[in-house]
Parts: sequence; C-alpha cells; structure tokens
Amino acid sequence: MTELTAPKSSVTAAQFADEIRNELKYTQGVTPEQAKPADIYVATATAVRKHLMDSWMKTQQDMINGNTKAVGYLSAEFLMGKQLRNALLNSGLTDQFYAAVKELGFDAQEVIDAEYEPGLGNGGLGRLAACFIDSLASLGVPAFGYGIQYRYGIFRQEFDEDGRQIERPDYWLTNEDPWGHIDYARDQRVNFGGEVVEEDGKRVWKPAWAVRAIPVDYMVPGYESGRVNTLRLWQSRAYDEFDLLTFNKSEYLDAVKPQVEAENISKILYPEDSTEVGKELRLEQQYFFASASLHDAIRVFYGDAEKPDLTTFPDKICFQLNDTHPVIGIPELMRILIDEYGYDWDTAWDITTKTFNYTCHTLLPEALEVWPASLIGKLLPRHLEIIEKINDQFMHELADRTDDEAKIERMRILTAGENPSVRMAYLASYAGSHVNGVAELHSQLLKDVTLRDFSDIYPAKFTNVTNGVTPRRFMKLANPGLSALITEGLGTDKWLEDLELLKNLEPLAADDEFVKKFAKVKYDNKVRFADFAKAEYGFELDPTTMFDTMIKRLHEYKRQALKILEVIATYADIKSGKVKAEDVTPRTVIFGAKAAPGYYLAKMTIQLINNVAKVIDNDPDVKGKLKVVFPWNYNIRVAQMLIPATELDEQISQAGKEASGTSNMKFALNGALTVGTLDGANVEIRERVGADNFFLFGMTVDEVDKMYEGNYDPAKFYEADPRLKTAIDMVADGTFSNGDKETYAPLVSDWLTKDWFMTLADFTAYHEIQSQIETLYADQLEWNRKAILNVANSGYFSSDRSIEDYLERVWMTGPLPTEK
Ligand code: KOT
Repeated sequence: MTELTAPKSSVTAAQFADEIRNELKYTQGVTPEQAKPADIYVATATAVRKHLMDSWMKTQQDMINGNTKAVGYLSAEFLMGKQLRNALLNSGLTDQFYAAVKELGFDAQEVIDAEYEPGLGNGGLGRLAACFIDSLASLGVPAFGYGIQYRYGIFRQEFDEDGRQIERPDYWLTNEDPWGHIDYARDQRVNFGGEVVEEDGKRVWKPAWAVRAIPVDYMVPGYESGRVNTLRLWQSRAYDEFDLLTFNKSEYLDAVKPQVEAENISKILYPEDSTEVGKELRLEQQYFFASASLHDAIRVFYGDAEKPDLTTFPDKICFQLNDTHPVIGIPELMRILIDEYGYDWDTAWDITTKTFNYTCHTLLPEALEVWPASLIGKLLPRHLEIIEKINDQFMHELADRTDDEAKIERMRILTAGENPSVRMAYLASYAGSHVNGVAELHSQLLKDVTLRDFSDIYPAKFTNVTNGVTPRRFMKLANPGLSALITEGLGTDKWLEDLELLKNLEPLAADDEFVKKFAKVKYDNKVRFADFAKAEYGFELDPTTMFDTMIKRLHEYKRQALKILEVIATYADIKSGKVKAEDVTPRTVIFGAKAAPGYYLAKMTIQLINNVAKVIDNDPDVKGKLKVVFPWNYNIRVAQMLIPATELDEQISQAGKEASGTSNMKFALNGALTVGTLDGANVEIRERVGADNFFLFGMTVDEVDKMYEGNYDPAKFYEADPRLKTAIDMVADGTFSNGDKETYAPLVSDWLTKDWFMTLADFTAYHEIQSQIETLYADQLEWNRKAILNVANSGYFSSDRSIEDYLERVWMTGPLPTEK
C-alpha cells in the first residue's frame, strides 16, 4: 500500500527545485536559462501533480474497494479559479515553492500570474460547486465532480469608450493546461436524435448521430486530508466515422457536417445566470455530460462487467443535481437500466430515485428550466417516452394521494395541451429522494411558494442546506495577513479545517491591541488592492477612504441600480452643498459585475455605472470625497484581491429573490460589515454575527408581497423622496450621457413605471442606513471590533459545514476510513 501524502510534504525546497528542473527538461524540453515564467508554472504544476498521484490513486482504490458511498456532483459549471496556489497549499508545498522558484531565479508572482484562470462558470452556482469539491476532498469523502470542459469559458469583459460592456471570447486553453489529464481510453459514446422502434416487444432507440465524450481529469486535493478526488470534465469530439455509403463527391461536406458539429457541444459556456435560455445546443450539453457521467460511474464501480448488479448502484454513489441543468440524467439512468441492462421499469425506478437528489438555486420563475417536449423528442426520443411514462405514473400516484384535481393538474411534469413542455424542476422533485434550497429563507420559500404542491405531498423530501465557502481559498490564500493574525489570536491554525474555531476570536474584539492589529491588516489589504488596481486598471485609489464593494452578476433583482442611484444622490448632495464637504465620509465605491450579453437593462446599468464613475472623476468638487470604480472582467482572481480589502459589503437584493448569496459569507469571514436586506443567507449571517454588527434595511418578503398586491407604483416613491427624484432626473437629463436624454431612457422608464424589484421603494431606507454606517465608520476602533465579531461568528459558513449537512441530511454517507 502506498502511503497517503503527508499533510506537510517532507520534500525540501532544494528537492522541489530539482523536480521543477526535471520537468523543464523532460516534459518541456527547456533549460532553466531558457525558461520563462510560464514554463516554470507548467513545470511546477506538473511536479505538484506527481506529488498528488499516489494519494489520488489510493483514494480511488479505497473508494472502489471499500463500502463508503461516493458522491457525484453533477454540475454544468465549476468555477474553479486558478489552481497553482491552491494545489500547493493542499499538498503542503507552498514554502518549498517560493524557495525553489527563488533558487531558480524567478519571481513567484510572475509564475503564479502565468496561469490563465479557467472561467467555467457564471457566478454563484459554479463557484459553489468548486467550493464543494474542495470541501469533499478536505473531509475525505470520496467524490467526483462531473461537468463540461468548455473550450470557451465565461466571456472576457471589456468596456468601450462609452462605458458599454463588450464581450470577448475567453479562449482559456490557448496555452498548455497542465492540470487536466485527457483520458482518451475512458471515453463514452453519447447518442442523439433518430427514432424509437419496436423490436421483440421492446422499445429500441435508433439514434441518428453520436459524439465522443472524452474525460479530462483534474485532481482535487483535500486540505491536510491526504485525499485527492477527481473533477471529470467532458470534452466532446467527433468520431472519425461517417456514412461512406452516402458519401460521394457532392455530398462530402454534408457527410462530415455532423462530425464538425459534434465539437460544438462543449465549445461554449452559456453566459446566462439565473435566466432561461432554452436553446437546443444547451439541451445537447446537458444530456452530453449527464449521460457520459452516469455511464462513467457505472464503469468506475462495475468495470466492464456485462451483467453487473446495478441494484447496488445507489449504495456505490449518489448524484447531486446542481440545479436542473443535469436533470435529464434522470430519464437517462432509467433508459440505461432498462434498455442497456434489461431491468424492468419498477426496479429501474427504484434505483433511479435512490440515486438522485436535487438542489434548487433560485426563486425566479424565469430561471426554472422548461423544455418543449418537441425538442426533447427530436433530440432524445426515447427519453421523451420515458418522461411521459414517469408523468403518467406520477399522475396516478398523485390521484392516490389527493382528491385535489386542480393540484394534480398544476403538478404535471409534462404539461397538457397542444405544445407540451417538460418542467425539469418538477421532474427532479418527483424523482429525487431529497430536494433542498441553499439558505433557510430560500428553502422555506421553496416549500411555501415555488414547490409548494410538492412539499405538501412529499414533505419529508424537503430540506435546507445553507451554502458555504471554502476558507482555504477565500481566507488562507486570499487573505494571508488576516489568516496569520487569526492563527496568532487562536494559537493554532486548525481553524482552516474547523472554521467554528473562529468563535474563540470573540473575546479579542474587546482587546484594543488586537483590534488595532486587525485594522492594520485591513489597511494593508486596501493598499495591496490599490496597487493591484493601479497596475491592472490604471485606477488611483486612496486606501484611507472607505472601500465599499458590490460584486455579483448584474441582475435587476440584485439591485445594482439602488447602489448607483444612492451614489448619484450623494454626489448631488455634495455638489449642491446640502451636505458639507467636511461631513462626507470619503468613499471608494467598487463595482464588479458581468451582464448576460442579451440582457438589455443589465447592460445599460453597466454603462450608467461607468459613466457616473467618469463624471465624478472629472469633477473637482467631489475630489477626495467620492469615487466610483468598475474594474472590468470581475473574476475569481479579482475577488481574491478585493474581498479582503473591503470594509462595507453590499447585499441589497430585493427580499425573496437571492436564493442565498455566497460573497456575503466571504466578506463576513474577511472582516467586512454588510449592508443588506433580509434576503438569502443574509438572514442567517445577521443572526450569527448579531443584529448590532449588520446594517439591515429594506422591506421584508411579506412587505414585498403586500406591495405587489397593492399594485406597486414606483412613481409615488420618486415623487416622495427629493434625493431619489434628483438622482433619477440626473440620469434622465443626460448628466451621465453628455447631455443625451435618450441614452438611459429605457432604464428611467422602467424605474418609473415598472420597477419590478422595487428599487425605488427601498431607496429611502437604504439612504437612512448610510448615516448609521458613516457614524460607526468614524469610530475606527468600534468599526473594527464589529468586523472582528463578523469573522468570529461566521465559521458556520464554511463549505465544510455545508458538506457535513449534505452528508447527514441528503447523501447519508461520510469520509473514507483512515488507516490506523
Ligand atoms: C442559474 C440558472 C438556473 C437556475 C439557477 C441559476 C443560478 C443560481 N445561478 N447561480 N445561482 C446562484 O447560486 C448561488 C449558489 O447557490 C446562490 O448563492 C445565489 O443566490 C444564486 O443566484
């Protein structure tokens, strides 16, 4: 038996330098003298992978040979961020790396910067998947992440001269990807199209075309666990076969077309976040990775046995459906069991329902995926038959359980009528063993509103698992200063594995010396971010001003508009002299956000923010008092720099719209105070850090509902608050568009006539909380005390805790046994 990698590697810096030299020579064919930082990066990554190899193989062996059920996390997105520093940390090679690179004559930062960030996700959902696989490995739970290796990740965002978002392709694989191992020998065939025929009394799918799914394996090393799991991302390739019978000169191009198109499946990540796309290619992507992953799991656990006993499948692995994107996996597993392995329907159903669980990540009706049955029928005819049968079975089951016919009708998986469609969330809620939301409030609203009928009939299925974030990346790597201070304060670094230990920092919030050290760390992080922003974006930031940050996808419900309107109103207050310059708390307001390329109002909001930034910047009257910056192309790297430097965190979505939020957790853990609504996980953060240490404002879910019922009229709020009126008038009158009144007219009109997310209704409350924020900020010792209390009381928001909750409430499994 090979030993698991020791938590802190015993390799010396000199040995590690030799390993890097070795890779340079034997893998890349360059001498240390010829090498560029990018070469050192690739050599280091290759060396680190080799360090992890034994543990990786052993983890797989232990998983296959043991009795611990594994977890398959099926997700269309894994927003991993850069890998090098994380892999070094988790393999205990960080110190050796810095020393070795120095010995080789390179600048470590340049080596780290040579890695291109893989952006294989849109935002919260994809980043959560990345945090979860880190925690699974760190807890020693055998697990696979299954997804797609998109050739183009989330677009690279630029701004044009007018402040408009431009999307550029993110061709992240232009350079070598030393982390991903392409495993050609473990490919899977994924079929599409064609028809279903009757043969010997059986339904037989005769597909029209197929693609080759090739796994690209990424090691997922646990922190100090000695375990290394696998992230298996599928690439689609063509088969080198085409229909030679129909092939003649004139049909050549037609004949190769499917081959050419096969590779489109994994070509691009859809840049929509929480909005429905409904495109054929998207369904192809979903089926592609769901099908390949299920077949792969069968292969992993049963080898190539012709007649494996798949009734044991749910004891080997359970699959978590990360929202509805992989839900087509449900009829796919049914099909595999019935058509490929000959099981009867009931046995297949029993296996399938035990295998899947479903996490819902939204409350927005438009984000709940619904596929036209006609499209499913065209692409996956056998699956449509199976879905029809599942729906029939479901209708019968419901008839046994309730007399409420209207309810039964409402719950249809396959809708009735002329153009039926398939509701993926309903399919998952019926077929899955467990259904969970991602924060207490969200899970409650799922039960009360979105999936109410389902929770009435199947109350035991529903549970909550509040999201979490990995402290390894978002504290240790992102905030070394704070991490060192925490370790000093606690006298141990065990908090990185048991984040609840942060609780023991609480008494130190009363210790002025500790508070000053904490304030110094925050200030240093601000300086570090200012330097970064200068180098990267050319921004001039003053680290003595309050850093007030709003980073998240640009979406109306998240209400970036609320923030920018408040900024405009403050700007007007200073200009008009209503607020004396000396009474202003100097602020730097920092935005980071990408908008879906087709999301008109979101893109207009980006343009507005950029132009407000410009106008303010060019106005000497507010110099030193107010500044707005919008670093473009917000990504994980920027998040890791910005979150530790932030003092005030904006979580200002309309109550009842943000399922959870996870940056709110990262900010609290990095000692920012939150201004926020009672939405998503804000509710739980506030409960834990204490109401005195959280700036709450705005309507509650109930108040929002009442206001909708009362025919909400935003214009009333515009008339009632002169500051709001001034701000909107300035947007309308061309102050931020060189006098052009048309530029923002659609946005202004939306605010005044629709304002679906009630930005205007919450504006006054949002302004009022600002004076409390500024009063507290004036007392730096008090502010930092509260920031420490945020850190101390946020240990619950570790993704390790989320995973433990899943293990206990949903997956019913645990870590692999450790050897004595
Ligand atoms: C995307 C498409 C369909 C349905 C939901 C989504 C989605 C939801 N994408 N990102 N989310 C976010 O997921 C995070 C992790 O659970 C949450 O913290 C956040 O509130 C969601 O908006």
